[in-house]
Amino acid sequence: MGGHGVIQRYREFLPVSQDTCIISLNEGNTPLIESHNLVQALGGGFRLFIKYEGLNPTASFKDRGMTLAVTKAVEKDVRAIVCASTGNTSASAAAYASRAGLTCVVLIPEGKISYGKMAQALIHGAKTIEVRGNFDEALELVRELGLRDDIEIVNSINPFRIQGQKTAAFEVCDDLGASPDMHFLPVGNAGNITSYWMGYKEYKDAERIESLPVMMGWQAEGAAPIVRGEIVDAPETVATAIRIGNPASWQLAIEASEESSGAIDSVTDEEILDAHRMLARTEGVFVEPASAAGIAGIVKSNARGEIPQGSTVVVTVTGHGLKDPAIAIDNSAARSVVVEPDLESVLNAIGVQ
Ligand code: AN7
Repeated sequence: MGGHGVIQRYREFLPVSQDTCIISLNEGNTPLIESHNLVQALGGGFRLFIKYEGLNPTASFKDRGMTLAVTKAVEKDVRAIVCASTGNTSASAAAYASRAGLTCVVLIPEGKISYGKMAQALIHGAKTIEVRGNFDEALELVRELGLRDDIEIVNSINPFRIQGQKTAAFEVCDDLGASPDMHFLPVGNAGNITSYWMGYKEYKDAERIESLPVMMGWQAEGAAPIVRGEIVDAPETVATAIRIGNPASWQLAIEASEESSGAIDSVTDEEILDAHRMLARTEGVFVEPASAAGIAGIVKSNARGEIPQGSTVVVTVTGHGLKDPAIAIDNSAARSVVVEPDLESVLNAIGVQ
């Protein structure tokens, strides 16, 4: 049943035993794609690798943590799992709960998760509850539900989520044969930056790598509590996945950035949308807007001269572009045209005679 997912692959680094019944959808082992066009477009003198996490089973990085959280929930013999979500955690929880035969309850901010993510929660049969409030309010409710012993929280306040997600750092190092010099990624609830930093440190302790990367986390300007140093009561951004005003792993994210001599900074919605379009156009890699925050961060850091010549840079793009088709269509420079079904009309539309 375990298949070839991240628990099987990295079990010596994870809290499982030979007897553990692994709940997996063969997550992980995602491509690390070298970028040439984007770096050239930016005039950069560094090597860039894109960790394409949208190619996980539910199309986001959340599956790495969910396989372990659900595996441990089953081991503990709970019947139900619950999470608050901006959409990807709920999609992943719903899928892994189906796989495990558990009930799944998801609390999502009303009207603020993308179409694809809503489809995922519903098709997997999660009890889908839209809260008239934001993610942070939904997470507070989930914390209260988690006090019951028949229901397990699978947000990243569940330590198994972070443990599972750290496997992405292992894969990056295995593929590169070394640690990158810098690692860029978006920051919402700050679980992923915490996970990568944990993974890199564990790999160094295990002598699989010799150095550690500088961690560069990126929030959306309208939802940037860590950058501002205070809770944002009404977070707003086009990148709904990271529309979070009070991140659960706030302190751990600051530790990751400080210990690694990195930073947590912000990018505007306009910068996010430009990066979303640019990545798709230059590299053929389609991501959701939140994932483009890390790309926008590279654009910004490079313009400031903060990426050393010759360095190796990894950027995690966290979720697939098809999660949010409406934004992709709005944000495309291209428009479709409608023609009569004859060759002349088609040639005209193409612009050839
Ligand atoms: C595509 O699904 O918080 O900093 O509830 O979906 O680890 O929170 C999603 C977060 C980045 C931020 N990119 O990661 C949720 C949720 C995408 C995301 C993040 C999320 P964290």
